[in-house]
Amino acid sequence: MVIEIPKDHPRYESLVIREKIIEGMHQKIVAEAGLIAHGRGEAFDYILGEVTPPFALNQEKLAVITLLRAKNPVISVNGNVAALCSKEIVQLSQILNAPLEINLFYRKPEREIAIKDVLTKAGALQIYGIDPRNQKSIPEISHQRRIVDSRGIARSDCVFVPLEDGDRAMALRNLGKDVVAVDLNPLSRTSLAATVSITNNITRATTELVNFAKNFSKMNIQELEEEKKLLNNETLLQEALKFMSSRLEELASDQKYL
Ligand code: PTJ
Repeated sequence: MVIEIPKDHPRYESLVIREKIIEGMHQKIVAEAGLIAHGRGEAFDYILGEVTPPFALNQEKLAVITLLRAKNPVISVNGNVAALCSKEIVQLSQILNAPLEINLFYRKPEREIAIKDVLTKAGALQIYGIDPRNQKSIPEISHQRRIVDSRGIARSDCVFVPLEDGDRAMALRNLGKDVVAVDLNPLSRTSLAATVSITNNITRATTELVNFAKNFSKMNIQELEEEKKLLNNETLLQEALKFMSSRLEELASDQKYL
């Protein structure tokens, strides 16, 4: 850690996460722009109250069911995800039988190596996206994220894109793939384009997704479909916005803020 955060600090957890991102940048895992992305996320998390609201748990259930029902699900990993929750993302990959693929917006060989190392330390046995022999290009994407693995995203029918930068989610949808996204901003292009959007901090979401995946992976197809019927992505995304706006209204009428 760059600095020691006192345990009694009222925002201890948030500051520890921030330190992980900074440390990740020094280790070349996180892109410099990853720090800015994290700050944008923090602002929305502040509105959520830095805890998982009930609607997000339902979004996470729908996400797990969608990934379990997919034929070839893949988990796309970027720098922020690797720095913040490599252990959970590897666990999720194992439970869902969904390979991990490193796919970066700010693509640099030294970052790919650093991310591969952190995933390997977290227990990953196979990591796609770094072997040039398996590279394929998706012409619908104009930036570096267009380079995908022929064994992974290229052939998948459902891509989990925790913490994304927008247009790829749309391009993947246009290619007929389902997209499961985690983004604290319910109005981002990623959140709006995804098949399933999770409006929660990636650090909490991944732990909860692992737990749901453990339970739901024991269910049969019929049981999963029954659960799915109760959940709707658009309704849940609306709930996310309503939750945020009522939180702001509550805070605005709270005497201690006046
Ligand atoms: O590692 P790379 O090169 O692939 O680059 C990754 C970043 C994140 C830098 C890149 O994808 C990017 O620039 O993303 P954006 O366009 O800044 O979008 C990131 C989105 O993630 C924003 O909508 C943030 O609100 C959201 N976000 C940031 N931190 C978190 C988050 N959502 C959930 N949990 C977080 N911790």
